[in-house]
Amino acid sequence: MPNPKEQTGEAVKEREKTKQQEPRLYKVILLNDDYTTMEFVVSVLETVFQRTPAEAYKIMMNVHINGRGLAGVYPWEVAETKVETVTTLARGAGYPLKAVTEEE
Ligand code: TYC
Repeated sequence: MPNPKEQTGEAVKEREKTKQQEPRLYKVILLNDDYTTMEFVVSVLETVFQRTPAEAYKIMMNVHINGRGLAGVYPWEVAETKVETVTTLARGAGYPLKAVTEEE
């Protein structure tokens, strides 16, 4: 038997009663550039970030004016996948559109 405590009857702590932590969240930020069309950015926001047409237009204009803007907030793996999807779609369409993640 690998664990001697199991033989002596000494108490074995099954699990620490630590408070369950919420998963960390990450922002996906879209960056402005001079070449990606407004229509393409709106379509990415609708299809990748499940934004309504009105939300997508508002976010796109915010990025266009301020240089960057929040597309969505997700757990790490989801955020990273969104960035990959944006990059793949943009490069496939010939646009330099960039998305980055930031810890909340
Ligand atoms: N600045 C671009 C244009 O004038 C539009 C644009 C908006 C590009 C948001 C990227 O993340 C972006 N065509």
